Amino acid sequence: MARSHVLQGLSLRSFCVLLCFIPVAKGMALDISFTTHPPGYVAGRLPLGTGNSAHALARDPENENYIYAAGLFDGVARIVRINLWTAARTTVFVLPTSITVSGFAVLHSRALFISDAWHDKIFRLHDKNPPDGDFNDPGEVSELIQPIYRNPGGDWTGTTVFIIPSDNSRLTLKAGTVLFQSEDGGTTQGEVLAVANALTTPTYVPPYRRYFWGFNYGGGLGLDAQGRLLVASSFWPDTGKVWICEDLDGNREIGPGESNILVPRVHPTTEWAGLSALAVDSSGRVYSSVGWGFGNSAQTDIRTFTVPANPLQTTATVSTFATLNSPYLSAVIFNSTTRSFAPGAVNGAFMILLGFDPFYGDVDYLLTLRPDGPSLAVRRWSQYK
Ligand SMILES: [Ca+2]
Ligand SMILES: [Ca+2]
Ligand SMILES: [Ca+2]
Repeated sequence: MARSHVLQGLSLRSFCVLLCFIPVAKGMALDISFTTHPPGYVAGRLPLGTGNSAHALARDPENENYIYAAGLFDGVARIVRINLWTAARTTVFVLPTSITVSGFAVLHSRALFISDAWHDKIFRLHDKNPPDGDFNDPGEVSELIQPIYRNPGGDWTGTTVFIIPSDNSRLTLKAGTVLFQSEDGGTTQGEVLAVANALTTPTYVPPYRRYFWGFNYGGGLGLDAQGRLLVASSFWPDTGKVWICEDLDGNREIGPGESNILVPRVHPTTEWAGLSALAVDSSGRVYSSVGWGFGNSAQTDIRTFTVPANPLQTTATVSTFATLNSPYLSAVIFNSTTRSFAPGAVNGAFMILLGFDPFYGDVDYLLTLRPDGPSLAVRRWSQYK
């Protein structure tokens, strides 16, 4: 979930607390870092450049040495592609004021999709006029499809964007189907919208209805190792809940008996401003972040679990994987769907995290966590110097 959406995701009470602290926070550029992580991993930073900040991240599905970030770079709102080893970045899109990135996902180097909760729109960027490595040429930006299930007044609150990577029989969705997680403000009113044929004739699956609904506020989407859909909830009364979905009857939507709350809410009775993001490693292990607090009390827990057998009938056993002194992570992604994230793995995957500082200010770096096995590229990675 992007920065612009955080305030919409906070309760009125926590929003007031936030306002009270913002003047204090000015000039107090506090660092964030892991406060605990398991043995067998090394934490690092990926610098974004002094004064720059990211607001949303996306995996590069074609090259695991890169990620995409939306944010402010050299004072200009852009989407950039960042080399994980050198931190060098290339601009792929300069955002006009008519587009804000609440979340985005990359289909391939020539197409990406943006959820814009600020303007209540879904955008498609298609590098074709000419295909020159950016989306800034005439006719390369269009509205993918009109959002459905809006609030009164037309407000739409889309956040996470996720692309189905290959034909998926457990969800009855084709490769390239784009999922949008929206959070239209009411309890249990969050939706997953599925858009098929995104580059040709975009259509909702099922037609003009939501694919799944019933959670409250989007906290991330992912697939387990069997291709089932994981849906995280980021806000009261569902903070930290993770649903799992499977289209058992093949009717291209998740109906009764086809979803289950795999992980219950974080605290049974009390919640404050907990929020979450979700990522799945190459083994199918799931990571979900839940943050709370402010200033010295700011903390995020990265929780982890494996999806149990028969997940529609049982719950997962959750443990704390790592903790940070950030109150909120906007994104957690892996750079690779194939490299191992097991402790000590050689040439393992990177977990890349985008967090706020303890006062909800921006920081000009991303955090990384990687298995500490030897890497051929390690000498080029600035964090190890
Ligand atoms: Ca909106
Ligand atoms: Ca172009
Ligand atoms: Ca179904």
